[in-house]
Amino acid sequence: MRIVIMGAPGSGKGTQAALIVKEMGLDHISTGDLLRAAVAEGSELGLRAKEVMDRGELVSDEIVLGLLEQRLQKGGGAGFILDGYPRNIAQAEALDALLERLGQPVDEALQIDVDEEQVVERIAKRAALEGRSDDTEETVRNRLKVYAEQTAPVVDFYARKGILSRVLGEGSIEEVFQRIRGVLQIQSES
Ligand code: B4P
Repeated sequence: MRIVIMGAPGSGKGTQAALIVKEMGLDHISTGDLLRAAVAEGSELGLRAKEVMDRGELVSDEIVLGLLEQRLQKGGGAGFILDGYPRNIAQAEALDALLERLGQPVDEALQIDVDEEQVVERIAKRAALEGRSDDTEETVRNRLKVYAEQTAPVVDFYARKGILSRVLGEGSIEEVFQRIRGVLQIQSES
């Protein structure tokens, strides 16, 4: 199965993607993790990406698509869950074209909905625990603005394709996961 998981920063998409992967044996591909790995390597690409991420903006489509294409080629046969990609309509169209070329179209797009104030609260907690440099309150507010302007339209893109499911991301991590399980089982039985 090939799944795209979407939601605002702090909606729990990375958290839920990890649980889905454990249950379904999929490959977890997070563009945020790919970018953070490039930053940690200290490559020129990583340094350019860090500057953009620390402002809460989106890294260029060309850089992210290049990283994604390399990563997809390493994947196994059971399918994958894409976490954090696509983040704008251009990325959604590029992904469609890439997966069509690979003969591996997306089967399911999952949108996790969470209220904005809860998201800010969750990220403040993560900032205290992990100290990620893009988790400051100012950057998070900008990430949310970028999300509303550029990423929210991607939800309609998948709705038009008829493969979108929306899940409420509020409550405990386990409660959200149970909702997602329900959605994925209903889809796989129909
Ligand atoms: P990401 O790594 O995708 O960061 P994120 O949006 O914050 O999501 P993440 O998966 O980390 O957090 P989650 O919601 O699971 O992106 C970071 C940056 O990289 C972007 O701003 C951008 O600059 C760049 N980037 C990434 N992809 C890109 C692309 N395609 N194109 C261009 N640029 C790109 O969890 C957040 C916190 O909430 C966690 O601490 C978690 O423990 C907690 N949480 C989760 N579920 C909860 C629940 N139910 N209750 C309470 N807390 C919960």
